[in-house]
Amino acid sequence: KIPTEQWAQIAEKVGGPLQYKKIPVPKPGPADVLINIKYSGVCHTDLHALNGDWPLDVKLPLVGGHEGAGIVVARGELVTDDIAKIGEAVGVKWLNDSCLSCTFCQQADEPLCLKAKLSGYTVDGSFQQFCVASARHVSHIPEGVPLDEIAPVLCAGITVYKGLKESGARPGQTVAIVGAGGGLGALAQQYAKAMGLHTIAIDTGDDKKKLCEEMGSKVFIDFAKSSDIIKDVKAATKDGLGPHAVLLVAVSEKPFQQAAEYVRPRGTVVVIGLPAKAYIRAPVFESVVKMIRIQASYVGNRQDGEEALDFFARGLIKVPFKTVDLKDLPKVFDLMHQGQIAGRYVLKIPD
Ligand code: 8ID
Ligand code: ZN
Repeated sequence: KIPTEQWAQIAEKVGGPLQYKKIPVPKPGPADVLINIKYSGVCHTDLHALNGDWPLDVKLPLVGGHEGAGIVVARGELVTDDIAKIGEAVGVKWLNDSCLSCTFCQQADEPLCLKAKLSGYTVDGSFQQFCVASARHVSHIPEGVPLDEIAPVLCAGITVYKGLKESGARPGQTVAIVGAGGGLGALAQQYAKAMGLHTIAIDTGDDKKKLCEEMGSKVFIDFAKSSDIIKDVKAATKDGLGPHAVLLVAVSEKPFQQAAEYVRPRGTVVVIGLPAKAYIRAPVFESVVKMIRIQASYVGNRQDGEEALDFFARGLIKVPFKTVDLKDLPKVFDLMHQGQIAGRYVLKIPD
């Protein structure tokens, strides 16, 4: 029943081009499952991977993708767990596998595992019909949840949910979302709202402004139109002291060098976006006398994943997405490169 060949988007070298072609169906290792991918979100990380933006080598040739929702069709001989049974809906995340026995894994910091395997980066990901992932790392997709809409939750959702928790922001407080019109940003507003937070959305253009209003932000600041972003962000809070937390999910360096100046005293700047060759910058004097915190956040552990999916299953999260076919991935990357995607694109993987 499982074919020997399948359709995939594959890059032979860094920078591409992508080739849409048939490749062999992979075999799951002893502790893995084989997943028939139905839908996959396209994260900006996939474009960073293709472009070789980061100081970490990608596997080549590479099948990208790490927001894959599908059905388990085969299991390795060591998979005896109740999770990831044949026929079950599961999600392939960025964290494809980790050792589960190092000091980080033992403390549920699986993303920090030095042996972690990364979907669509160090191992082939979800831009193919059949994908391999560790049975212990796939997310369990609750019954009745649509596989297209849940796909973006598997990276964007989990990551911003974790980032909001790391920020320490409490219900009733305010968080600024920088890059609010993109995939992570849109979901960050939804999770923040569900957690009882006010949001200030920062991005550019009318499409993204409209999206952010739909996502529940009462304030939208257009970074391309603002002549003083620091003043404008502070002014968007009731007492003018700035937001309690800032979630940086943009793909340009500038906001990573501004956030420390508008975050509230005792507030937290959460670094999530990964623009190429970028540095974070903060003025020492103001940082000290405001006692601010700069906290980086990297995807989430398995429990964060289950919780992020549960928020969705409870009807608290609306995912703004458009669907195109797997073969159209290059068009999605073009739009992404131009900064023209409001929300997320989800690929329909052929049956
Ligand atoms: O675990 C992690 N830390 C993690 C997980 C997943 C993704 C990190 N990421 C990283 C991605 O690799 C990428 O660098 O988060 C970043 C955002 O991913 P995305 O949401 O998938 O990207 P997008 O949909 O292209 O959205 C980016 C938005 O940033 C805006 C753009 O207009 C776009 O809407 N933006 C830019 I570029 N410059 C901005 C600025 N100065 C800005 N928004 C506000 N101010
Ligand atoms: Zn991602």
